[in-house]
Amino acid sequence: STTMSRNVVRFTAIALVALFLGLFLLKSCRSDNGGGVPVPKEQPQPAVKVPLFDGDSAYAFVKKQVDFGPRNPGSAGHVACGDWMVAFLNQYADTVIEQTGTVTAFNGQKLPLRNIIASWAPEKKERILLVAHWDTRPFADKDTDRKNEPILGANDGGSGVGILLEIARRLKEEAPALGVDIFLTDVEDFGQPSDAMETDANSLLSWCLGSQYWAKNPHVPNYTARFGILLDMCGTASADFYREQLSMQYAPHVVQKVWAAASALGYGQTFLPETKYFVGIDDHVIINRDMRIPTIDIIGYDEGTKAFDPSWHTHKDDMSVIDKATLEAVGRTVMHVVYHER
Ligand code: AHN
Ligand code: ZN
Repeated sequence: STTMSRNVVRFTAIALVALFLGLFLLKSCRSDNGGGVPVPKEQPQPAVKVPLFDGDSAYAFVKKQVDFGPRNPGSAGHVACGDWMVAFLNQYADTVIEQTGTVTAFNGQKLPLRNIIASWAPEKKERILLVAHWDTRPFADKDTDRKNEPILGANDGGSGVGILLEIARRLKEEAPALGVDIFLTDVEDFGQPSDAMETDANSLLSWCLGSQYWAKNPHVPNYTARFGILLDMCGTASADFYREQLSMQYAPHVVQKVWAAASALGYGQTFLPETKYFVGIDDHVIINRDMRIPTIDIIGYDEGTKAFDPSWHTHKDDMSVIDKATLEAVGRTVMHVVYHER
C-alpha cells in the first residue's frame, strides 16, 4: 500500500507539472496570429512634449497692447502696436507676412488694413490655423458715456492676441508635428452697431473685413489648413466657454477635439459641454464659409448678459477685466491640441 500511495503522489506531481506547462505554453501563444508568427506587442506611444504656456507672460502681452492705447484702424496706436507685433513675431516665427490694403467700412469710411500672418514650417502641407483679431473697436456704442471714443479692447482684441503671442514664443522652443499659422486679423471690429445676436446679412458682413479680404486674397496661393481655432474675448474671470453654435454647425469635430483637450487638462469647469447660440458673426464664419477650413470660436459667454461680457464695447474693457487663470486655461488647451495633432 505504501508503494501504491507513493505512485499516486508521483502521478499527481507529474500531472500538475504538465498542467502548468500547458497553461504556460497556451498563454505564450496568445499573442500569435494563429500561423505561429509572433505579433509584436503594441509599442507604448512616446509621450507628447507640450511646452508650458505661461499665464503671466500672456497677461504681459495683453498689457503691452493696451499700453499702446486704442488700436482702431487709422489710429496711432494701431500703427505702433502693429509694428511691435510684427517685430515680436519675426523673432519667433519662420516667416511673417503682412497684408496691407484699404477697405470700406459700413459708414463709407476708408480704412487702412494690416493683416499679419506668422508661420512655422511653412513648407509643411498639414497645418493648423490659429486666429485672433488685433484691431479694437473705434467707438464705445454699448457704453453710456463717451460713446464716440475708441475703447482699449483689453478683452476684445487684446486677450486672443496675448494668448497667441505666448504660443508663438513656445512654437520656436519646440516644433509640433504640423505646420502652424498664427493669423492676426485686422478690421474685425468696425461693424455696424447692433446687438450680439444680429441677423441682417448686410449688417453681419460689416464685421470681419480683414478676414474677408484675406479669403479673397490668401497670403499664399491655395492656402488651406486641417482646421482652425479662433480666440475672441477669452480673457475675463467670469468667462464660461460653451460650445458655440456656429462652430458646431461648421466644425463639430474640432469643437469636440478642443473640449476634450480642456477636459483632459482639468478645465471642465471652464469649458462646458452645452452648446449656446450667442454669436452672430465672427472671423471663423468667414473662414468656414469662404475658405472651407473647419474653424471654431473659443469665445467667452456671460451668464448675466446671456451673451458677451458686460464690458463688451464699453470703456470698461480695460486691464481690470483680464484674468491670468482664464488666459492660461485657454492657452494651455490650445497648445495641447496643437502638440497632440499628428
Ligand atoms: C457680433 O456677434 C455682432 N459680433 C461678434 C463679433 C465681435 C465683435 N467680436 C468681437 N467684437
Ligand atoms: Zn468687438
